[in-house]
Amino acid sequence: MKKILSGIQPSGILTLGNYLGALKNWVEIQNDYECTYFVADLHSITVTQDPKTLHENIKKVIMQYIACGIDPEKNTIFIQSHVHEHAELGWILNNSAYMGELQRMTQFKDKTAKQENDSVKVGLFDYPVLMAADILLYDPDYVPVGEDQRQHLEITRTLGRRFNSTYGEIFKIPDAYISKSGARIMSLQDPSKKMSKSDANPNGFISLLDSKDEIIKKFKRAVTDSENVVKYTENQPGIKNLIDIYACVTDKKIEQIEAEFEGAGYGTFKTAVGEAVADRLEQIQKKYNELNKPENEEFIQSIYTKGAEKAGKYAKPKLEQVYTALGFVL
Ligand code: ATP
Ligand code: LTN
Repeated sequence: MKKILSGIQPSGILTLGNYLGALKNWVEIQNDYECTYFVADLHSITVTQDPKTLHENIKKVIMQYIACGIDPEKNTIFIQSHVHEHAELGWILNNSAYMGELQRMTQFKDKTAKQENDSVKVGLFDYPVLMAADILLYDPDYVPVGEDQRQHLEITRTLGRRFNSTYGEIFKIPDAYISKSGARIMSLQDPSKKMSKSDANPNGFISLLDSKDEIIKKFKRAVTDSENVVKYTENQPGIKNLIDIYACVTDKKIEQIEAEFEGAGYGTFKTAVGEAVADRLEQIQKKYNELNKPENEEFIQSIYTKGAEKAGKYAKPKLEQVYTALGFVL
């Protein structure tokens, strides 16, 4: 069976963007591949986190994975920092990566755009190298992510190939697995920016745990234009984003949606999108609230403990293979 691996940072409660761009696809493919999903806690500290909140968010991400439909019996679920080989391979790969290629990463440029060089963290700069280590450690065939991660997948492939060409065929070179729909959900407040869980303005994103009222309110406030025509065009990025979201949660085609709302104002359309999203999230929230009870704490712990054991069984010999190739004494 082909292998899949992916992760999400516990930098907040997951958003509709994380769900439509990543998790929804993970759920759809879980029967066709051997899948491993982790919580990228080491990546999340590249942006300052409050320790108490981070601690809770790590466990919450695991619960959100399961609530969204990731079956813990079928998939390996673990916490990145529990498998120390990730950080170790990250260090090794730092010696294959070039400053210039990391400086070109758009995520790095976006996240540091408003910062002075003196306060930009080395971890943020190095983020893609650790991500390459996460992936190459397990030889997956595919990495399902949203469109924003395509460049990081490309650098993963470059680093894997570069290492292989110096030290022998050690890593499998994986492909990105990016679905056609939902791969780039935009902020509701600025349709030129992707929806992001660490957005300072909560009106920009829909959290998977927002109430129905909040969801509808946020869609009503969504930034659109003055055309008042529900049409899928680059000239109306706000409406285009809402059509994309509506299409993803209802499985309707774009043309069908344009026809459905022909002559209707934005108010009607926005409410319909809000209701469709809230309906879709209702089941997830129900399952999440069930899991988030004190009596289920042990169950969640057993999932990530078993997951780390299983992941470690692959990661340990892989890292030893790397160390041997480098000439290290084991
Ligand atoms: P942060 O705001 O902390 O940078 P994020 O919300 O952007 O986080 P990540 O943890 O970096 O999310 O991403 C997890 C997964 O969700 C990745 O596969 C990523 O491509 C996908 N993803 C994130 N945001 C979106 C989005 N707006 N549309 C589609 N997919 C997304
Ligand atoms: N950078 C990813 C999170 C992530 C990841 C990975 C995804 C860290 N390591 C390995 C896939 C494979 C993101 O989504 N921002």
